[in-house]
Amino acid sequence: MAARFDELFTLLSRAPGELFIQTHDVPDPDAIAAAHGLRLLLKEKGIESRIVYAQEIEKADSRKMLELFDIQLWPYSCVSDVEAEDWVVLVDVQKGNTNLRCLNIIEVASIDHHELKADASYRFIDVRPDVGASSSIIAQYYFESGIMPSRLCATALLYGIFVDTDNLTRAVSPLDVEMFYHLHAYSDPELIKKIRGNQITLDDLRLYAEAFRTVEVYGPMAFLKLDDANDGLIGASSDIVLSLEGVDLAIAYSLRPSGVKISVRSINAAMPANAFVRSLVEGLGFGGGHNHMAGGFIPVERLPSNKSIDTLIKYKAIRVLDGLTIA
Ligand SMILES: [Mn+2]
Repeated sequence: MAARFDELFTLLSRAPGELFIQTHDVPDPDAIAAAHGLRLLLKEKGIESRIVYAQEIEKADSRKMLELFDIQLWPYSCVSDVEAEDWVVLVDVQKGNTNLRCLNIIEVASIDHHELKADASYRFIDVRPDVGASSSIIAQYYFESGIMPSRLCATALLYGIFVDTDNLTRAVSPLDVEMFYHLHAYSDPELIKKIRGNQITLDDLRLYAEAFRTVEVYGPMAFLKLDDANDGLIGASSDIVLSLEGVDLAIAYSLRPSGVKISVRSINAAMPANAFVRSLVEGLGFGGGHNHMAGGFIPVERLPSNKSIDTLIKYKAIRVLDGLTIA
């Protein structure tokens, strides 16, 4: 496996132009930590790169990470005067994802833990859907090449694993646990405490409070409606709803000016989140994801004007539920 990073390093050391690292457009703690960890590891080996990102960072803890871990990100505009020979390494995302802005430079590599995209073609690829966090893959690059991450970097990677695996309980693989253990020796527990104490803003809390009033439970399924909320908040509030006794599937939807964002989380393999999302957006929008977590979007122009979106989502979801055999 040490060959993996060696292979990437050999490739990137031949980059003809500037080297960029790109995550999905709304980077979460795992994406930020993995991109940053990779940048520092490459720097250690003499390769300079810049992490670029699109939108503003939505979640409070993601923003706090930049400050606490001294992480530098550059706006996409710095790539605008691109030379055709610049390269980009995708981290925590793959080509063709709807949440990835195309920079019109060569996507030379992808390091990710989501489902492998069918049209994947890169000069280097390390996509491991069985792993819980991209941060675990980057941590493995460090330890296998005998380079120890700095205290700040180890802590950031640790936090990335922590968040993406929901405290080592969701989609967690032996690699995540092993890397968590190794990183722990190098990490700063005070910083973890600090970032855990900065997870949401007061505005977020108000949104939660409003959202939780909308919760409706239908058997093992719960619905949650949020106003124009950001992705991180939708995910976090779904997790709280999932912790409700008897609820195995949470369907959260957020009404935005551009359309309806849907997020489904499941803790029951007989109720796959991706199957629900696919049915909810069928014929109207797009979506996909894992069994335990999936998301979709219906653009505003595709919303049926004569139907209540709340009723539509609930009706479609109940139809899927009724078609399942649940133990
Ligand atoms: Mn991730």
